Amino acid sequence: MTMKSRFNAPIIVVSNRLPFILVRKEDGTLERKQCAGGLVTAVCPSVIECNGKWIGWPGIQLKSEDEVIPESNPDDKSPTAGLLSNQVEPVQVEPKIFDKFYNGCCNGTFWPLFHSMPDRATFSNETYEAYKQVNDIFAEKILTALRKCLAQLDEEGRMDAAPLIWIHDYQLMLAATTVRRVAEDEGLRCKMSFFMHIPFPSWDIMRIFPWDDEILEGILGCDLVGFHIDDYCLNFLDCCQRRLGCRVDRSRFLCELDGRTIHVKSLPIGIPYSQFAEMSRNAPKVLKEKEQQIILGVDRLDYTKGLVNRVKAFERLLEKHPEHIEKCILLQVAVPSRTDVKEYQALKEEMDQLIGRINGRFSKPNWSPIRYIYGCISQEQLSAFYRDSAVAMVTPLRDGMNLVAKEFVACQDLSDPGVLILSPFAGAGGMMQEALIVNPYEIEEFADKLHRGLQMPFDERLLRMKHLQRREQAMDVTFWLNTFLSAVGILPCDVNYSPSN
Ligand code: ADQ
Repeated sequence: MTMKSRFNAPIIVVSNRLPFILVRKEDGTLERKQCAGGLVTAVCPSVIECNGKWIGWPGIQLKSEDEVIPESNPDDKSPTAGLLSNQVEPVQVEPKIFDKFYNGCCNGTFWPLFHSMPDRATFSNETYEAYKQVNDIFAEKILTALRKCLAQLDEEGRMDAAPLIWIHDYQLMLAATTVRRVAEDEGLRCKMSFFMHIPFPSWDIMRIFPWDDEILEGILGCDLVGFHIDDYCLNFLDCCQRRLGCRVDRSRFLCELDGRTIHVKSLPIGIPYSQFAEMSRNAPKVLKEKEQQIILGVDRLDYTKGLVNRVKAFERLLEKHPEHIEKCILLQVAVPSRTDVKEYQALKEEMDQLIGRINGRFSKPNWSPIRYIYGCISQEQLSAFYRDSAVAMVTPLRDGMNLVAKEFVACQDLSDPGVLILSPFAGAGGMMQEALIVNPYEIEEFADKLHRGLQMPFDERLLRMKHLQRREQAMDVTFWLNTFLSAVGILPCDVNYSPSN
């Protein structure tokens, strides 16, 4: 007997990583470890509700393909707790191939290229071959999961229900090609969709990739293709027209390939807004400073996030406006990321040296300008940092959307709201217009905006923050999920879109 679900078919979510990782305990058994972000929080309940599946890499090499995935611990309160082991399909790849796929092609080629930094990208036949191989392994898993879902639906007499395959992100741009071919050959009914979490570059950048046609065709294997903002959709349509000769309709965001019409849609992702708002209301004060204003930065340590420019702008602020010395600090939290990749190791070195130099230059016996946390912190602590900061700097050089900007907004207490400084090169920059927008490459202007942010009168801060909060609350991650699922026809269109609370 299946539970009544809002969904008219199961959803098969496919992402590079599963929504939790597996760790092997000393006694050799496996245990789940949570790594839930906003996406997992939003999507997991839907997969559970529709009795769907989640396919991805579990972060560990299993003893065999059949090794049993453990159920969650009884005390697990995370969003993945209700995800049963038969709703999870772990993908296994030989470590050497996975390294070429992940560190080589995904992080070494597509990440910089899609963030319009082609000079940082490396191109190699070998790593692209690994990329194709891994995408094929994922495609096989998708097909197995699809066959299981269809057998279950047929048993329930739901012959008209077509499962939704929902592929996420740049690691899996080719998987849809194989799935579509086999599904058509075998007459497996399904809908296919794709969501890209990072930017899609212009044709001038995309054409640098030697096998750009295969990537475009791979994505077009889906029926609905989602990006965060219109600009990325238009870049994608442009590439399809110019490289593949597709007919495209830019006003209705449609693309035709081999007689099929593919819908391209901008679907700006949101955050679990009420969760962050509540967390920040309850989180204890973690920073002792009373008379000092905190300028906050929170990022993965990634060259796209613009950390170096940001620290330089802060240094310039102290030079130009020495009245801020001993009156403010920069609190930069950086999560270690892709530490196996050379570019990321070099960035860590650069940051360590830069921060050391600035602290050496400006520190007083009881004050240092920069406090630098290199590590992960809990969401509760993060929400207190957001709440207690006077200014947040979200200034990537390029970013698909950027969730930190949204989390900062959700955590503001309107009795003393902070100021958001935002880069126009983040997807969020085009929508959160009430922020102070700054070009992170212009260090001088950046320092001036920081000065302005630190001095902004209460009324202006309040007005800006009220608008920002209203939008982010309405367009939270549940809204994003519901919009996506109804666009692809898996949720009825009359579904209530009101954000979760
Ligand atoms: P990311 O590049 O990972 O995501 P982002 O959107 O900024 O970037 O999200 C980072 C997340 O990590 C936030 O939820 C933040 O709270 C968390 N985080 C950051 N620093 C942390 C720390 N030190 N400790 C704990 N948590 C920390 C990709 C794209 C983005 C896009 C998202 C979602 O690159 O552009 O917004 O996917 O689609």
